[in-house]
Amino acid sequence: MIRTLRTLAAAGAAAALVVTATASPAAAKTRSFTDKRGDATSALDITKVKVTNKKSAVVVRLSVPGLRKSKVGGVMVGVRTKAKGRPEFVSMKMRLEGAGWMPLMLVDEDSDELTVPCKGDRVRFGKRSITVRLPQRCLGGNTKAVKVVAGVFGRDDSLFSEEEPKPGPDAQIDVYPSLTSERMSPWVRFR
Ligand SMILES: [Ca+2]
Repeated sequence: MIRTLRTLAAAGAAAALVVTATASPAAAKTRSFTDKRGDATSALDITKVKVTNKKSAVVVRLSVPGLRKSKVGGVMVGVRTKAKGRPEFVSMKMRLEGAGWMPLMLVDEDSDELTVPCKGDRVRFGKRSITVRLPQRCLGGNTKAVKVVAGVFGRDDSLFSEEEPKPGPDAQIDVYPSLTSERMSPWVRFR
């Protein structure tokens, strides 16, 4: 996963995106997964990941009980769908030191384009949570199960230049389900 993060960070390209409000249907398949507490500095330590795979969007809510937005350098959510070829998309919101928060980037891992346009995607910072919303139409018009990977990382540039970061109470990055492997969550059914 750290490799994916580095690729995205190095690319540094972004498009301004328009956020639109969309009504969401009541029916949705939702699953919650727990992440280890204490495997990252508390300001960005994910303890729970709730995935809702509904008709309009995939919504991923990261519980970060000690969240401090001022310490956060970026938020990343990867989604793989059960469609043919198991396409994978990565959504990322990053802070560039000196320039502030960049617009959300959505990357289609199977596309030659670095970022794909997506209207209606967004990242919201709550008091103790971060919510990422990805419209299904941005995920190849998905109507299948999804699995996710989610990460929050700090503002320390060394994250992208030093050797592999290790999980622990001082780690400036937390990734569910695993920082050190390419694993993803279990499948979450559509609707
Ligand atoms: Ca954690």
